[in-house]
Amino acid sequence: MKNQELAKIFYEIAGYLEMEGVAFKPYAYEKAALTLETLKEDVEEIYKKGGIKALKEIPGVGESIAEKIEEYLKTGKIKYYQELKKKTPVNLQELLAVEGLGPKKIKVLYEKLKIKDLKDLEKAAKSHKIAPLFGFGEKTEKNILEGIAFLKRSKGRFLLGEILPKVKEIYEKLKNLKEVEKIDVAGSVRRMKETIGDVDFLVISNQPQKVMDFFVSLPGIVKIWGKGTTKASVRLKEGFDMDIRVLSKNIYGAGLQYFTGSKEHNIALRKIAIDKGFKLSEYGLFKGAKMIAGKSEEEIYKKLGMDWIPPELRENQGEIEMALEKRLPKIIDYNDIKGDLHIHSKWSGGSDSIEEIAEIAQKMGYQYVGIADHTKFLRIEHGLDEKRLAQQRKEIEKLNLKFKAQNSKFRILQGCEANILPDGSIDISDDTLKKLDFVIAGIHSSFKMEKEKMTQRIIKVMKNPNVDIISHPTGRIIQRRDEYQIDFEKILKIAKETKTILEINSYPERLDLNDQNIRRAKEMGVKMVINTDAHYKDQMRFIEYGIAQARRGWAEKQDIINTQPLDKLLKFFKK
Ligand code: DGT
Ligand code: CA
Ligand code: CA
Repeated sequence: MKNQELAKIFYEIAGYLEMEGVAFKPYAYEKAALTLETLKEDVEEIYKKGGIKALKEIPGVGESIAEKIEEYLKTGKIKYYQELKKKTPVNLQELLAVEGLGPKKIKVLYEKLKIKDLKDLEKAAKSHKIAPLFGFGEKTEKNILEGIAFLKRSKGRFLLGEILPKVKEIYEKLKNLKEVEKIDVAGSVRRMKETIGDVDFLVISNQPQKVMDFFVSLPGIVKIWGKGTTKASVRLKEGFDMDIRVLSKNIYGAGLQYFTGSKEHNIALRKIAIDKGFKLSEYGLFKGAKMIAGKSEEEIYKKLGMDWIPPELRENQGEIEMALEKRLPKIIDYNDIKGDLHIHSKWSGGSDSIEEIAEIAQKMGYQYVGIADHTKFLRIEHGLDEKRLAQQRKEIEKLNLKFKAQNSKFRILQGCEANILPDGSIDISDDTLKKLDFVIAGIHSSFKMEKEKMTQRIIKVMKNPNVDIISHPTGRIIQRRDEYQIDFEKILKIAKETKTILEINSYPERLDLNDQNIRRAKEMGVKMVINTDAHYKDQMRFIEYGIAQARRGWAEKQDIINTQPLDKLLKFFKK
């Protein structure tokens, strides 16, 4: 299928034409590219069946673009494109990725300094050849260097957990601004993706200039990439970028839908719109020239014949088909969790007393909390041995008696996070494990085992009748360490057979199980638990990231054991 190849070429043609300062034409090519990107039918089939006439019936494709499609299908080339490229032979895609560089600047850089790609660009900027150019200056040169550095650094992505607290703070500030009538965070943040490229704010305001002024003067801003009348883009000292757009009220829903993404979801959605004879864009859902929806997301999805889709599901992973059939799963809610079962106290690796942890848990509205300290194999974490676990039990019992006396139903459960040794045994005796309310087991050593051995290691633990939960089951650390070599299908099968529960660890760099694996576990009927693994009581708020991941993995309330009240929760443990 040549649709995507053609779309890419047309996007580039648009860029080249913009370089030349041509009016209107770039827009026409962009529009055609957008259509081709979305088109369900193979453009080659369309041409075979109906010739150039049929091509011209594709929305956004006129006489001249139809001819170019024909030429490409016949010869594999487009002369017009090659001529443009020959005139300015630069790697347009690569250079456009640098924040602050547009086609016009790229043209000057090529003509004056023969800059063709990122490498040339960096070299020129470092030897201060860019600043003296007309229309550039010191600031632009610095911007370019920073833009390149950013592109290099972990491809410029940040952990959701690194970003979200700051985003919420800024969201509140903007929300409190009297000129802001409505505000949302869109993009990957709204979809709660595990890593974030940049943050996208959308606003309704009838004084956009005031909002722009406020936005670019927020504390902690180290760079203003651009500031217009309704759009601005900045970098925070934390290193990530934020965009803001002011939209008018009547198309706000369409903008929110578009800028929430994902791109893949949007492309698939546009196809549905086309099938129904509509056109969907960031400006609304249209039938001919008439806007039929745009004020809210709900009405857009409704007019497309589907249920509204929670942002966490918008990845074009089957959610659109389900929404059309009105069969979307009723995914777990952010306030469904009744307790966190994986918290480290100062008895081992943590920093807070059990009493302090219980206090926070109650403040969070939990009905129970599980203390799961490390066990003895982990000496650096002061892992507990059999004796210390017995002492800890006494402290927990005392606190529980206090709750009872206060007529509170809140309870502390005693667990532990035992170590899965390389041979699949546990570093604590079964007799001791039996005395605990529940047992978590996790791998904290020998990460690099070959697949079959690693799989057997975990399977052996799951078969232990004293082990209820496997913590961070795949061992990945985002941007640092890959998953262990394991046969995950096999692990799911044994988890199901042995009624072992798999953890969704909410730690920002773990999020393990991840969304894909959660979905596989759910489909296999394996139960999961959302835990934080908090080592400081402040980290108990990480639960939000675990829930988000569960939502992205289509998990429902009944798939997650700690959505249940205490009496029901206890039934999921093996004893
Ligand atoms: P990020 O920032 O890389 O974590 O991911 P997003 O999803 O926030 O992406 P971003 O910030 O580039 O754009 C925000 C949304 O705008 C994106 O989710 C969908 C929409 N969007 C952006 N570019 C395109 C595009 O070329 N085609 C379509 N269909 N949608 C786009
Ligand atoms: Ca974004
Ligand atoms: Ca963005």
